[in-house]
Amino acid sequence: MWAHHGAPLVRSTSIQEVKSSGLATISRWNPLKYDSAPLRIHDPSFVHFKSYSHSPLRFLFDSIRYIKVHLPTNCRTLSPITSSDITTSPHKNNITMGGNGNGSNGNGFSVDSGTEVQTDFITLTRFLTEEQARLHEHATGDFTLLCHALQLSFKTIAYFIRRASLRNLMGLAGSTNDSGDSQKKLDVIGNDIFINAMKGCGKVKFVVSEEEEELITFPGDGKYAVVCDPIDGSSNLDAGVSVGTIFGIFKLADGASKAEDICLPGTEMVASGFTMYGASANLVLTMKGGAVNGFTLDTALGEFILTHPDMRIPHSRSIYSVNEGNSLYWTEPVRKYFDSIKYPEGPDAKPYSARYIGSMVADAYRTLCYGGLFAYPADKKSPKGKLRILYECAPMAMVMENAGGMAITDSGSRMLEVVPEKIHDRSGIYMGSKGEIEKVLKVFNEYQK
Ligand code: FBP
Repeated sequence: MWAHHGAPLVRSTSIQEVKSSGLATISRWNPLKYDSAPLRIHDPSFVHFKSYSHSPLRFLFDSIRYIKVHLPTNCRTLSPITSSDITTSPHKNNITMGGNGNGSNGNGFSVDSGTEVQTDFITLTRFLTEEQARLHEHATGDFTLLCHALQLSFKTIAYFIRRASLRNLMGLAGSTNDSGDSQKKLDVIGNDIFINAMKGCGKVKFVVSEEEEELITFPGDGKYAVVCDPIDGSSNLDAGVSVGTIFGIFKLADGASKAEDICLPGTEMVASGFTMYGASANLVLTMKGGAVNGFTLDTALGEFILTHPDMRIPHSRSIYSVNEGNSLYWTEPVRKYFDSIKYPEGPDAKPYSARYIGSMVADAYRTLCYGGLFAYPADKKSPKGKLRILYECAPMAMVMENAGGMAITDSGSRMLEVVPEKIHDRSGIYMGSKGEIEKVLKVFNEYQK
């Protein structure tokens, strides 16, 4: 159903421009049945919204040219919605929207919207408490407490990264990690902050960190193991490029006591995500089988605010992200795939755009927001790939899958089902929009015939 001020609403016509940004309300939205039926917006310049209650149905929009309401066939309304049911009002709230218009801004407004004082916003703390009550009424609270400790580590790391040049925290620490990488000062600081926060919450038994060769074991009867890359992309730190913390959380089986007990497939994770320290600190969090939610750190309040509820990755987008500097070492199927998107055949075929920051968190966040594909193939130089399964590939794969995307290995198998041979095991990875990963699989399958 399409709508434009004054235009009759019929099920499928296009509409004219309305406003640059604002809040739209459909007042007589009263589906008699299936009221949780999602209203989906398909065009990139639209936001995605769901009917949370009978009426009115509100959603925010930003630089939208059209309002298009697409009612699922199995949804009935009292009567056709007319344009007079839709009111729009300018909203001065600084909405953060992905390029493709998904990641609507729900109740998680930022607090300072000009003259309007937001008094009802969703902080990460409130979100975790509500999720625990909603999903796990018999929960002990251990998981929520662990997440609070994670939140503290992200805020603290964000603080030191923001001040790194001011506090001489740039440059090398003079030490190396298990894979021989020269550690940055902030690699060491970030690692210490993360490990101390996990120890401090008393709910964690084991930590696997990229910066620690061995498994870290804490005293006590913590029920969780946390895997992490405290400062992913640290080679970019001194250039002020966005870096991040990647994490995954496992609930331990009884008797788990050694590193092998943490060599589990990503399907065993209860939650995962990452925090990107860039223009602002953006946390992306997902729970097993759940939605992907985005939070932005309001440094004035020191709170992560829900700004991107229910993030969905677009089904396809002609953007690819890979270090082409390695193409000399690529295997034939990999070369064939990237040639197919760089030199597409056919009259209207257009080559894909290339985007590569060289910081997995930043490349992943852009891919989640805009769509496309991020890949780090295994190659003749790194036959097992570069990125680590436990604390880089698997956590990202869970985020991509829960946002409607996919993540696979070089052999085309599901990344989340890969069982690492050891805690720092590596794999090639292709992740992002479902439509794009299916194209990779098509090329790989041709080679496997
Ligand atoms: P670390 O910085 O945590 O070791 O991460 C590895 C990483 O920097 C990823 O963030 C990034 O995607 C990749 O390596 C970049 O590798 P390259 O410089 O070979 O393209």
